[in-house]
This record gives sequence, structure tokens and C-alpha cells, in this order.
Amino acid sequence: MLSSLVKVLKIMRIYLLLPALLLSFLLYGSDGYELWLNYQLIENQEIRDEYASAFSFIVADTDEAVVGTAVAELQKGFSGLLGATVDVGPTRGKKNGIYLGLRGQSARIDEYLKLNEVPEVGPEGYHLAFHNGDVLVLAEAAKGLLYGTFDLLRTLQQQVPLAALKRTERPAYTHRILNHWDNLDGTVERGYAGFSIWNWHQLPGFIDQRYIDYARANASIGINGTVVTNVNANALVFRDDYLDKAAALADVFRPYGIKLYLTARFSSPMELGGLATADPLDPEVIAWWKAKVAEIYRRIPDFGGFLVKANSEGQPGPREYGRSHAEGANLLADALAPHGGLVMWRAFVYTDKEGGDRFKEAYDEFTPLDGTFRDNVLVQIKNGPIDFQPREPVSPLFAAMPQTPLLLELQITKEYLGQGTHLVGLANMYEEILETDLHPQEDGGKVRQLVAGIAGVSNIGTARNWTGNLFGQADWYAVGRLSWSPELNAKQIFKEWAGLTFGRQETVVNTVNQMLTLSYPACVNYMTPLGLHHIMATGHHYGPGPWVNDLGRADWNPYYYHGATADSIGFDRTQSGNDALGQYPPAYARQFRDPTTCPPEFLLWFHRLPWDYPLASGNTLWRELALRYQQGVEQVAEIQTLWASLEPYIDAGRFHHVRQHLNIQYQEAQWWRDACLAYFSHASGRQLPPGVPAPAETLERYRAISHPYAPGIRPQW
Ligand code: BDP
Repeated sequence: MLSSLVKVLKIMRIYLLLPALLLSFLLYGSDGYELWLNYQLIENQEIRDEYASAFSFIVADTDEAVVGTAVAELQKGFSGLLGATVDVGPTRGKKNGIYLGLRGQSARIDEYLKLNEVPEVGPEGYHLAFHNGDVLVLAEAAKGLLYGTFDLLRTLQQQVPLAALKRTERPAYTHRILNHWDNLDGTVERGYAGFSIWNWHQLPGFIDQRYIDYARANASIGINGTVVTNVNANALVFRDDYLDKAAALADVFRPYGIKLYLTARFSSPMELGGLATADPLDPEVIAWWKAKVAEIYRRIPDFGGFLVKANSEGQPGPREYGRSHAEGANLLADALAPHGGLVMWRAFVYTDKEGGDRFKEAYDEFTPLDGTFRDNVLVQIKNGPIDFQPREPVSPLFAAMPQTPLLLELQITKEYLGQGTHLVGLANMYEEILETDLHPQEDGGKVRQLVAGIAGVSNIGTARNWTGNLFGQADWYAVGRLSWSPELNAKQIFKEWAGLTFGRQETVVNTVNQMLTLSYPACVNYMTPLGLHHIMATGHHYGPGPWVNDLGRADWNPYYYHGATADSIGFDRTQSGNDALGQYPPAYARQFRDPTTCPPEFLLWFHRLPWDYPLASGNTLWRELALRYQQGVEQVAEIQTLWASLEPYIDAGRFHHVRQHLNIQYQEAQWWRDACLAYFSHASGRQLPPGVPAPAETLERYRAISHPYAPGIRPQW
């Protein structure tokens, strides 16, 4: 009698709570801090009841720290999703629960395995199942239980009926890493979300809650490593006191299955160790690195290893001593190998050589070294041959180093894609890159099949919502999900993120998906249509600067990349030019060789053509270029309209936040169109076609715009 009264009261409490919770959410909303992990109460009573009956307690058959993390996450998740507290440990009188267990170590799991065949899931994979009223998360190692838990919670957030729960997941890549370009002074190179979240000054004593929430967010999308310092590295991070600080971060990350990595400045033995050289073959240098690495592992037993940018943009490296990149990488690899550490050696190199094309340099430098790197070296390659442009053909290196494990470096921060003010769903770009098939006549030639992992250059900062622009969260989310399942398509990711972030209503999910889907082609159209590239303003790269042609080195100048004259425009990288196309497998390069078959989005990457060149669309090159700039602006207007339609569904805080950024984006899309078309119409001597408005200002005015304090600029520039 008494117990049924308690039951009724409990149910009433939920009913009373529900409208109040919803109302307060709509009124005050979210500030975005909780990202995609906001675990909102499930409104559908039937589903909530179903979940509540299956999740009345949690049993974890292992006491490793990552499993503790998983259990705590489940409790947090259930309290949000079900509005209920779930006990840990079997509870008398309650029939069904959730079991986290390892194969061979848990009676409940082994009982299930007797009846069901589950393939090996490896060190990080897991199997989820609904069996006899219980939910089972099973794995071979504790980390799998953590990832399985986050997947389960994601599934519940999407309100999937439990009966449908039966799947095995294994990550496609072992290496799923974030790269922070964060400096020890708290600034972030190419960061548009405030300052670095690492407060080096107050570490190791002060552990900001953000570090923990950061680790949790990454674990939830499968990220298992993070490089916390900038590739333009500072040797100071290897000093004792800084290593203690780094160790404190590693301690925070460990229970979330995340390894800490550091960037290594190649000249550290000189700067920190006082040696006269950093020559990789010098015995003293070799000894210095060995000792330093041992010191790191004493503090951080699971230290991940080093990321290195060498002989690029002024960074020191082995070339100064006449040694190759492989000799440089192997020096560090040998020091790390006894401890199980890795070297991620970047292929983003270009030298001061006049007359060379940056496009070709990395390939020329690295392909002869294939097969000469130690086993614990990965070569990390940016997606494109130049530099994170809005749309690049993929780097030819992906198909040219079959004996070396490769990492794909993707940009999450949007240095060349609108930085902090533009909504650009990068998952579309990631999908295009991953699905590019460099060996179209063979199996296994897609970029996603050629790499061993993904490194995403982070967009995280001290902004309350982490990424500054709220929709930047979708890019962070996408890199995590793709590094686990690279075959996911952008639409799946957009919808998933939208549902987790803004709630499950279909209108919201579909509209947010439409916005994100439109946004990438929009950005390419209003910035760099038809394969234009590297035409951003100097230094900060914020806004257009196609006219810039007075910088110290030819290939720093936007003009170098398009060379517009009264007759023609574009960069001839075919056989009649510098034959950069020759670096690709012939079967892939074929389509690009001829301007009539070259996909229009890559046209000016590979061809120099007359302004009146007729395109398949029926337009001349000039007309098509102008119309695409205009289309980009119109697409942003469309995105604004889509967002406006969501006003009734989104809390006021986030709605207004996004609306303001979209307003800026619209103005800036116009700025890009007008400034570029003012310049190109001047260079070509051609009038704008009907349908494209005259630029609002004169070319001189656009050239005079300056942003001395634009964020993210390299301190040394
Ligand atoms: C360029 C950035 C520069 C980075 C460099 C890199 O402008 O700040 O240091 O890439 O990736 O895009 O090393």
C-alpha cells in the first residue's frame, strides 16, 4: 500500500517536473557549454518508461578508472534523460539493469555470449545488446566499455526502442587525435574562440573543471589523443616545471581514455640543453632526447609522443644539418620506442626556394623517404597540397607513401573558412576528402582507406560554448565521429549533432541539416569559386586580398595563385605548366588534365584559361565566376531564412547567438563577393553580368580595409 503510494508520488513528481523543465529551458535555454551532451528529459512517456524499467541499476564488473567514468556518465545521463537516479550495483526488488562487463570476466556477459556470437571487438570496440530485459555493454578491454557507454547514451538520446539494440562497433583508426595550436602564453594560433583553455600558469595546482569536461566531450566522440601545444613549438614545455603541468593534464585525461602528446621543437637540445647543435646524428643530441623522453615517461607513464613541424615556416629541423626528415623523425622515434611512444612528423613543409610551387614540395621531399621511417613514426599530411583552403584537391602524398603509416590532418578551426563568424559545416568537406578515390581502378584507394588515423586542428577556446561560433561544435563533433567511423556521411553527422544539440523535433533536425549542408558550398562560392585559392588577406587571412602582390616571397602572395591578367586567370599545373598533376596516380589525374573534363570546382587549381573560355554550364569563365560569387551570397541568405524559421523551437539564447553570427556572415559574404569581383573585373576589363549587383565600394576602398587586431594571428608575424 505504502509502496504504491510512493510510486504514484514519484510519477507525479516527474509530471510536475516536466513542464517546468521544458519551460525553463525555452526561457533561459542553454549557453552551449554542455555541447552535444545535454541529456534533456525524454518527453515521450512510453519511451521514458521503457528505458526506466531497463535501467533500474548499473553493474560494472571491472574497477578500472575508465569504467568508473562510464558509470558516472550513465548516472548523469539517466538523471537528465529519465529524471531519475539509477543505483550502482544490483538492487533488491529491481529486476533489470545495465551491465558493463568484459568478455571472460563477467558472469552476465558470458551467459549472453553462450547464446550469441559476438566477434572480437579489439582494445577499444564494444558490443551493445538488449537481452532478457537487461542492457549489456560488453568489451574486451575497459576502454571499450567507456565508448560503448557513450554510444548507448547517444542512442537513448535519439529515443531508439531498446529492442533494436544489437550492434558491434570497432574504431576504424587507432589514432584519433586533436591538435591544439595553443601557445604557452595562452594565445591560440588560428584560434577564434578566445584564449587557450590550458592555464599553464596555474597548472599543476589548479585543475579547471573545463579540463575534465573537455576530456569527457572528446571521449564521447571517440577522440583518444590530444596534442596540447602548438606545432610552432616552444622548447620550454620540456622544462621540469612545465612537464609537471603537462603531467597534471595527462592525469585528468587518463580516466577518459585520452593520451597526452606534446609538440617537440627540434632545436630543444640547444635551447634547453645548452648543446651546440641539434644535429640528429650527433651522439650528444641523441643522448639528450633519450634522457628527456625518459624524464617525461617518469611523470606520464602513458605519454603518447611528439608531433613535429620541422623545416617549415621558420621552424628548426634536420635539413639545417643536411639531414633528411626521416633522420630527424627517427632520432625522436628511437628515444620514444622503448616507452611505446609515437612520432607524428608533419609533411606540411615548404621552403624559401624561389620559383618552386608549394603544391609540389611536400611530395618531392617525402616520397623518396617512404620506407625509411621507424615503425613508430607516422607522417601527418594536411588534406590538401597547399594549406587548408576552402576547397582543395587532396594531397598527392596520400597515394605515394605505401610503406609509411599516414595521418590525415583536417582543419576544425576555420582559418581560411570564415574563422569565428561564419557557419560552415565542415563535415561536407571532410566527406569529400575521405571519399576521394586516388586509385579509381583498384580497391582500397580512397583517402579514408589510405590513412591510419585523423588529426583535427582544434577550434576550442575559452569561449563559454567552447567554439565561439555555436555551429563550430558540429565540426569538432564531426572529426571525432569520422575518426571512429570514416564512412559516415555528412548528412548523418549533421542530423545526429542537431538532434543531440537542439532536441529531437524533426523540423529542427531537418532544418539544421539543411543549413549545414548548404553552408559549405556557399562558403566556397563566396570566397573561392571555380578553384581559386589562397586569395585571403595577409597574415590573419580574414577577408579577401586577391590583389596582394608585394610580400617578400612569391608564394606568399595571393596574386601568385591566380595571376589574373586582361586575358586569362588560373595556375597551369598540367604538363604544359609545372605538371603538379604528374604527382597523382595517372588514373586519378586523368580527369583533371583536360579543362573540359576537370570538375569546375577545381578548374583554376590546374588550368590557366581565357576569361571567355566556355564552360559546360553554357557560361564563359568570367560570367560563371561572377554568378558563383553571387550564388554564395544568396545561399547565406537562405541559411538565414532557415534559421529564422526555427525561432519557435530554439531557446532565445542560442537562437539570438546564431542569428547574430549569420548577420555578420551575410555582410562578409557580400564583402567577399564585392571585393573579389571589383578586383577581377578590373583585372579582366569585363563588366559584371546581369543578376550580379555592382560592388558597394570602389576597389581602392576594399584594398584599404585593415584588421590589425584580427584574432588568431601568429605572434611572430
Ligand atoms: C598555416 C597557418 C599557420 C600554421 C601552419 C601550419 O597559417 O599559422 O602554423 O599552417 O600548419 O595554415 O603549420
